[in-house]
Amino acid sequence: RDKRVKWFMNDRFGMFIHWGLYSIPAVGEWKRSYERISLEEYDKYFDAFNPVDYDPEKWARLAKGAGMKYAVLTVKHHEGFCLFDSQYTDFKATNTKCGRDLVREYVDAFRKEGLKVGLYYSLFDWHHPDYHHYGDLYHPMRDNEEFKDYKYDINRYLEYMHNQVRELCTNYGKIDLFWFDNSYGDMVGEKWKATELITMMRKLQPEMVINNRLECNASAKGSIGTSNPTVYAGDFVAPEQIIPPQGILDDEGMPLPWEASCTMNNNWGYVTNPNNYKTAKCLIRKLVECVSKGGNFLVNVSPDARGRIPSQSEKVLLEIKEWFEENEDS
Ligand code: FUL
Repeated sequence: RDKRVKWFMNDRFGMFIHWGLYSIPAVGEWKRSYERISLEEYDKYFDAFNPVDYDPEKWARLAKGAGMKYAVLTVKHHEGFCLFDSQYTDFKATNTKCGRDLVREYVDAFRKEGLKVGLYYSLFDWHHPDYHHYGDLYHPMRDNEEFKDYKYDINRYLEYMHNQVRELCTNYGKIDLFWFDNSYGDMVGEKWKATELITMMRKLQPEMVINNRLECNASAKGSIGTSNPTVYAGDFVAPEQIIPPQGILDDEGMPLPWEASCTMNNNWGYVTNPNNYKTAKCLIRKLVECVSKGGNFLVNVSPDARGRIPSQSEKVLLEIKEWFEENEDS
């Protein structure tokens, strides 16, 4: 792990990018679950998806300007829509009006600016028929009578998930970071066939750092996982919306690599009227706090349906840029 995390612990500051079909209804990435929307109804967003202003080079310049050294893009969030051209599904950007492999363009653009590239991949999948409907607290179809007796086969979903992770680790050159989201209930570790998965990933991308969420959920804030730490517990701990007050230590009191992710306003996914925007000053303080406690800081932006980073986020990032420039001079 030490060798793998070297760049990560040096680079410290990154851009999280939450983008998917949910950017269209603009009420956040959990819409389908919260509103218990059927697949058919949700398809209208697939039909409408057409991000004509997607210009990842612009995103990359903005990130770089703000002193960020890497980025993490949601290549598949819980809704199951793939921004990449996967051979295992039709539910992907290349099959929409836009017809582009958005992940390919993202990795090319960020690398061009000298930034490291990370991929967020959701373990939840509300689109795949074999991801369990019943017994899942969050599944959009959880209250639907039709699904009560539905015979899903979780192994088919696992095969799909492993295949997609293989594609992502094979088709896009060197990937620097992989961000799984999220284990919950008894769906942890080996339930995802995590040893097999991580072994494959290490073979394909030996230098890639991987977070701890195959083993832990978002609320397991201080834990790197315990059942099989050498294999799938991850290279770093991924607390969200919180900066661990004392950093994160292992059982022997040794510091562990970690990365706190945080929203710029109240949401991860794009919303029309966001509130509680953090100021540049607030984010700079958080960055300094993370670094001083041995951690990384991953700040989220939420591109809209056309592919634009909202101007208010842009403004905050430009202010952070100015702060870096002023402090470099002095
Ligand atoms: C969580 C997800 O459920 C949120 O939508 C978001 O992606 C956050 C970073 O992780 O677990």
